[in-house]
This record gives sequence, C-alpha cells and structure tokens, in this order.
Amino acid sequence: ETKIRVALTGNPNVGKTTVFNAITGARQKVGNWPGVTVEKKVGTKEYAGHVLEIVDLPGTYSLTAYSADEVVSRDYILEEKPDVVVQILDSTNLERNLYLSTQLLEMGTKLVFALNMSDLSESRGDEVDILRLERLLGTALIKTTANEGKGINDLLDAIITKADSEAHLPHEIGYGKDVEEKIRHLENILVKDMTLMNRYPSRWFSIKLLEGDENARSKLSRSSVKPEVEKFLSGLDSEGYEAEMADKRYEFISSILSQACTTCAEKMSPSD
Ligand code: GDP
Ligand code: K
Ligand code: MG
Repeated sequence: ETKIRVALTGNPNVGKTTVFNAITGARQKVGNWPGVTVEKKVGTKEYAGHVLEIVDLPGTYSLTAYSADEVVSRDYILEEKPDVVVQILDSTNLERNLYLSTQLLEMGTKLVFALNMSDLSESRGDEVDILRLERLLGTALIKTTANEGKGINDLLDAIITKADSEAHLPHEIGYGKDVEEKIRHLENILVKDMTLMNRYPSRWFSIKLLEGDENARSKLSRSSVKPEVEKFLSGLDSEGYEAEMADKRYEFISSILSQACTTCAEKMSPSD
C-alpha cells in the first residue's frame, strides 16, 4: 500500500470542494495554512490499494505572488512537491481556466485535468475533443460532473496512473527570441547553485524572476548566485516582460482551444 499525495487546484467556483468531498467523503480535516488565515482542508481516500492524501488548495486564477491564496498554492506545489496536482477546470469557461494551467504546466509537476461542469457545457452544445485537448496539453484529461459524482472514479484512476508514471517534461510555451534569451541567461546563472536547482524547476524560476516576482526573488536570499541574478535583472523592464509573457500564454490557449473545441471559441467574449 503506497501513499499518494494529491493537491487539488483551480479557479474559484469550478467545483474543487465538490470534487474534494466526492473523493474524501467525511474523512477530512479543516485548519489554516501556517502563517496565513487561508483555509486548509486535508482528506484521505483508500482506493485500489493506495492511500490518497488530498489537499484542497485555495481557488486562484493565477500562480503569481500577488495574494496569500496564490502564494499558499504555489509554495505548496513547489516546496511540498505533491505526487500529483489535479486542476479542476470549469468547462464552460475554458479560456480563463487554462491560464492557470499554463502556469502549472510550466512548473513541471505531474498534472491531471478534470474537465468539470461538463453537464453544463454539453447542454449548451459545446463539443470538446477530449483526446485532442489531452494531447495538446500533454497530460491526462478526465471529464467530470462532480455534483453528480460522475467521472470521479476515472479521475482517481488517472491520478494513480500519473503517480506511477515518469515525471513529464515541463511544458514549454515559446515566448519568442528576446524573452527566451533572457530565460536561458538566467537559467545559466541559476544552474551554478545546485541546491536551488534541486528544489525548483530552472525554467519556471527564470520566468518568475524575469517577471519581477518578489516571492521568487526571495527564494534567492541565501544563494551565492543572488548578486549575479540581481545585476542581470536590474537593467530589465520586468513589467514589460510580464505583459509579454501573459500575451503568449493567451495565444497558446486560443491556439489549443481553436483546435480542440471550435464551439467553445465562438462563445469566448471579453465579458466572460
Ligand atoms: P470551488 O469554489 O471550486 O470549491 O467550487 P464548489 O465545489 O464550491 O462548487 C461551486 C458550485 O458548483 C456548487 O454549487 C456545486 O454544487 C456546483 N458544481 C460543482 N460541480 C459541478 C458540475 O459538474 N456541474 C454542475 N452543474 N454544478 C457543479
Ligand atoms: K465556492
Ligand atoms: Mg472550495
């Protein structure tokens, strides 16, 4: 019997807690994350000879360092290194939900997607090509209707399969020549600190530093490479880079949605 540590993540109101409850039933504990008044829920589930320990992370739209919820979620994934991260997606709002996915993919963690609210997207006529979306995202995607308990066992099967699989390579969204050069330069500096490299994915770390992410920067505080990183970043416009990379992530999202769900694309609107 092996223990598998699973973290549930997703935007607010996508059905995370419903999935959490459907999996763990009454076996759960509620507390707070250390240092912050953000609720922490942990539950367990015995399934197919495994014990799953499930953590319901705070709902977030992104994994930057702008709010306690985002820092809690991100640090949990980076520092506690759960075996599998599950992102619950609201299938009626894929464009917005996939923004978080681009950041999770970049973290290189083992990832499973639950395409939740599939009853609602289907009743309005969306046809998501699941196999295609799965291929474009590079990892497992399971259709669920969590409030009816549908797809939950498939999701558990996918989590176990993913936990047993090789770690997948971090997904790479190409950010264009200039940004890629800066990322590579930062990676070449970071690689000189092996402790840091064993702890954080170098591409993810470089991207966050380039975006001017203070929380990522603070992770350098005891590193010998800190002065070299600071020197390199001091001449750069981090806000400009942050905006440019956000644009590329949205380009990636529209590109995969246009391939995997033509009917979804028609419903995209700025007011969504
Ligand atoms: P969270 O904020 O991500 O934790 O979302 P909740 O689990 O609290 O769910 C938000 C609302 O969506 C609740 O009213 C749920 O009952 C409902 N819900 C969850 N999953 C589904 C689903 O697959 N289909 C439908 N129609 N409603 C759902
Ligand atoms: K809620
Ligand atoms: Mg919730």
